[in-house]
Amino acid sequence: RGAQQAAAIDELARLMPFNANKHKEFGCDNAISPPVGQTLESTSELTSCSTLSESNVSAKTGGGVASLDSVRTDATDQVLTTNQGVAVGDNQNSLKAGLRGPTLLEDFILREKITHFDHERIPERIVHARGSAAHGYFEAYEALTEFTRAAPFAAAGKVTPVFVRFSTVAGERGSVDTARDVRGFAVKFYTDEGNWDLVGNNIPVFFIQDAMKFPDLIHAVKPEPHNGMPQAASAHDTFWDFASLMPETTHTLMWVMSDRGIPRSLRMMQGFGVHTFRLINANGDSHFVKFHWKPKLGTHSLVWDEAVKVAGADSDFHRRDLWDAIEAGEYPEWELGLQIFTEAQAESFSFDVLDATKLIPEELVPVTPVGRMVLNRNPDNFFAETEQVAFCTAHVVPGIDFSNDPLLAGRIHSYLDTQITRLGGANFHEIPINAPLVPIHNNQRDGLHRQAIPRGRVAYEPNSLGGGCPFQAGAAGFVSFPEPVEGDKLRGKPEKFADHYTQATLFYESQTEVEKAHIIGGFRFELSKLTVPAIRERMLASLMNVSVDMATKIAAGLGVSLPENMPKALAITPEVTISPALSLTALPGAGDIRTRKVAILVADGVDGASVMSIQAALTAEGAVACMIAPRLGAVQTADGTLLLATATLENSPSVLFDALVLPDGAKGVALLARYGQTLEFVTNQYRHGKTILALGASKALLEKAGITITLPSGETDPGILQTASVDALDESVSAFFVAVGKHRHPARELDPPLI
Ligand code: HDE
Repeated sequence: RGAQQAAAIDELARLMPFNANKHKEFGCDNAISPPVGQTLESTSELTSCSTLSESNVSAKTGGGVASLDSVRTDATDQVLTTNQGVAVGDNQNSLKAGLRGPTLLEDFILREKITHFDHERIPERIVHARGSAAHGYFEAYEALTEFTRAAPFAAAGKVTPVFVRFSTVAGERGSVDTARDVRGFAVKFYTDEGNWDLVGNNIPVFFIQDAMKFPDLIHAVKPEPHNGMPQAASAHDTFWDFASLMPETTHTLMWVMSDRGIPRSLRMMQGFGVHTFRLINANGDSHFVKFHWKPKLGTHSLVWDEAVKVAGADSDFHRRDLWDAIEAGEYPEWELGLQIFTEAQAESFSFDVLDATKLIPEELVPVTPVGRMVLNRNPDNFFAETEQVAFCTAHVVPGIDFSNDPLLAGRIHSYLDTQITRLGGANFHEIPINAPLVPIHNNQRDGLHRQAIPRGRVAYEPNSLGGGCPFQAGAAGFVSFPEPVEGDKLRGKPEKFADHYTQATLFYESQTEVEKAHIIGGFRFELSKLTVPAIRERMLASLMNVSVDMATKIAAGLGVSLPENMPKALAITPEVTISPALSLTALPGAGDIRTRKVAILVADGVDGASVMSIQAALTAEGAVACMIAPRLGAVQTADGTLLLATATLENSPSVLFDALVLPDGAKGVALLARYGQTLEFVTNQYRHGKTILALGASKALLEKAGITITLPSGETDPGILQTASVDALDESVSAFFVAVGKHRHPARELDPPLI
């Protein structure tokens, strides 16, 4: 391991910008050559379970949940062993009777290896199968003891480690990230009073009101059972058949057909607890609550044509984006906000707070910020952490309790139940990622894969032989809120549940014109995929109740005439008819360009100085600037200096980038123009509303693509910047940053698209 190796390590570290916390764990220091002449050493000693305060500090400094350290393994400098710890001499050849003879049954090394491999897969989640996760922490702004005794809110500045998994719902584990779908937003708080799972979505309402309908909803949206199609898509007959027969789905359909269904990044979407929960304080007083996560980066989305193309260009688009941001130290952050309200307030609303198809407009109950969540560490192992994590709505801690939402009731059962199949038994809570930080003491025993070794003769309570231990905590433990209940035992729904359209209309009317157009486009696309015209008509009849204008525009795109509207079961006079918070534009973010991906197209003969100065300026602002050329490697600029292209026009199409810089230099531009992908790149950037900066000679590329800087309205497109001379570069670069910070320039959108 000489100087050469040290240089190679430095180079590796440069190419793979691990965040400082993890550098060593990936074995970087030793990855270049295997250790030579190493003697066998015992595996590293298991550290004892760390204390909770250590865990909290560790979470904040990017160490994740400290107790996981005791199970993290690292093969650096270690010899290969069997699962019994026996060193393996030959990992290439099975044991044979003669080199050309039969392989021997005795070969326990081969058999162990193959047997383990044969059993590597576990069932995927029945819904939310595809997900991406990260560690981090929640930090309370102030003590919230007036409302709740829940541990994370006990004191100002209190830190609680979290593990968060984002997911799509319908697609299978290997499906694409950018499908139109709801996104799961599940947070596991490892509190010092046990685990609390807030298992939410990126949309504040749900398709159905009663758990009884969940299997039907999921059977309708999943691939059709006879032919297994389509994957990760709701645009098929069975989903819309169900939806059109269940008007309670309408409000959530509006959200999913909107840009919320195709987020730009998991880091740029909101999260919602959806149901009404209860906060309980130390005196046992209850308040109702709704949970909101607001992303610091603002809420941003893809456009549909882009989402479809991203699926082909990088099916791991969201997973990669989250991973890369955390590795680069750009830790995503959300603010937790609460809508806290009393039972009396709830009674007075025109909707029922137990109905998960309804939200509470922020005009009625404002969202109070109570803390922030930062994700600062990627998992070490996808399977052990992201796949094996088991969220469960029944995981609540003292201070948090349920409401009587009938959808929530079904969930309280379902999540625990499903893990028993998925994770192979009732001891899934012992899997390290699921284990609470506080110790577990109870009389539950045995079962498959038991890890704990409970000591003593007593596994029952009451007992005298164990001194009565473990003993009940009484009021210090979890006590269900003593809500008085009476009524006949019956199947049915409360009256206000029958209103299915008021809030769907509220949502639609609260959108900007661009958002409305996208919703219309979403419905048009999905319904156009149906093969049974009657379903399309029934759906339109239902949408007539949301907005006749919207239904008319959707119908026009489908080439059908407007049906009669579906009869409404109940008409409500709402408290608010417009709620600006429901538009994605309500959370624009800071408007900076941090973590935005910018493509700089280059080819031999481009002007090097301007391109390099823009790359440096972008990097200084925290953007990810990537040089893309017809082929990888060195690009010779007009003045002879070399640039390094790290991606090609072929392997990195336009949809993977938020903005585009086109270079100056007539020769280079002419070369780029010879590649069809260049034109496709420019056209797609334009079509998807992204910012383009064209330096000097590259004006020709815009012209070739038929792009003008005049908007359909006659105004100048703020997202197309051109610089005639290098003298004006600084000014253009500042204008470019402002334009990229706006994320998109939808004013140039036309339906049908111009390009
Ligand atoms: Fe889920 N849901 N769900 N769900 N859900 C699951 O649990 C279920 C609902 C949500 O990253 C499953 O561990 C029922 C609403 C997320 O691991 C399962 C009902 C909301 C995740 C299940 C609902 C969600 C799940 C499948 C209606 C938003 C992924 C695997 C009564 C508030 C968690 C698993 C992760 C996963 C059942 C409705 C969110 C089968 C029965 C409403 C984010 O238990």
